[in-house]
Amino acid sequence: MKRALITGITGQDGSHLADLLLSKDYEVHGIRRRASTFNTSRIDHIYVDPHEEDARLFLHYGDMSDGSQLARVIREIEPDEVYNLAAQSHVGVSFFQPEYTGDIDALGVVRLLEAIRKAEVETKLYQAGTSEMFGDSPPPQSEDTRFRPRSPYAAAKVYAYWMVANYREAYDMFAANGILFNHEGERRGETFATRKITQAVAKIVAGKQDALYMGNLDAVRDWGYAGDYVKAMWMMLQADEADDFVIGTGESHSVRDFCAMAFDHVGLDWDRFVLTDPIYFRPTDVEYLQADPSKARGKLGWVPETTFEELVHLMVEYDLSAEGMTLDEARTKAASL
Ligand code: NAP
Ligand code: G4F
Repeated sequence: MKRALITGITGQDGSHLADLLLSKDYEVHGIRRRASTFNTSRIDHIYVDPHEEDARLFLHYGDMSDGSQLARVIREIEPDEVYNLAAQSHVGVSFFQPEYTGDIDALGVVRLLEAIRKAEVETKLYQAGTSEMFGDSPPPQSEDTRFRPRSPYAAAKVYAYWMVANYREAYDMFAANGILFNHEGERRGETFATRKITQAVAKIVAGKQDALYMGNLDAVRDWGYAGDYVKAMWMMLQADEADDFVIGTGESHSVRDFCAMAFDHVGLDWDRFVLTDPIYFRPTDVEYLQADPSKARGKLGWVPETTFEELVHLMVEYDLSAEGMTLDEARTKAASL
């Protein structure tokens, strides 16, 4: 049985990846932060008491700021694969917390690399890089596109990217950078643009919200489904040699397009409800991201399975169900708004 360690297991991607690895018969270990409220809602459906004989999911307290604990967990578990998904992952927030973001997203990766190197275990590492690293480099962006980061988050991820590349070369470590474009879904954090929009659609129809305040509606993103993207992470660690891969759909839409499609799914006209508020604009934003995922298709055989329309619809329908409505009921209610 293979053993994997996932940092950030309580996040969107960590929870999808844990689902995937359990379905492949891995023993899965995850690092969770101590919090005064429960932060495990995304993995509650797979959690079993570790005393159970068939338990294959185990959680360990830890934090990317705490190198000694990362080292202890790696020494104890001796994982075959480590997936580093933990991060302060909100680009907008990184402008308010640049130092913290650098500590977790950049130096945290060095702590992990050092923990693996010093434990002297045969471990493959996946590092969660991001299309944000391309910043204002023109689309389409591939593995050869120059990094021009436009936020503290992106700058921290660029540092992490190069440290992973350096440890691969310097210590012959199997360490791969995934350069993932935006991926969303029903488990997406509620302050990211897509989820904020689909939740607002449901709450507006439910009569709990009147308007949706957004920032830059012109920004263009290459949006895919998170469940498809964690498969690419796993595939990168099954390759014969460690390499870096761009993962995206190759198709892009604006935030405005996303709003239009989400509201239209319940029969509403988005521009009756969406307003802008300057607090949601970033000091510098990334205007246009579109992946060229041909290397991943050719070398890994990875292709996205969920279309943009399917993604928007599944998110809207999930948020409607959280408000106790079917799509048909929502359409009927929306007709009277
Ligand atoms: P997410 O939902 O925000 O999850 C982040 C995870 O990191 C959570 O489990 C969080 O724990 C944990 N975390 C945050 N700070 C930590 C710390 N100091 N120590 C330990 N754990 C910490 O993010 P995601 O969307 O799943 O993204 C996963 C990774 O991929 C991140 O590194 C992100 O930067 C990167 N990425 C994401 C996308 C995307 O579109 N989703 C695209 C490219 C790259 P809590 O649950 O306790 O907060
Ligand atoms: O949903 P977002 O916050 O995602 P962003 O900034 O693209 O970052 C996400 O994807 C990255 C991959 O490229 C990840 F690395 C990162 O961890 C994260 O998962 O914003 C998308 C766009 C931005 O241009 C933003 O300015 O939507 C714009 N936007 C407009 N109004 C908004 C809002 N974003 C948010 N979060 N909230 C708004 O009200």
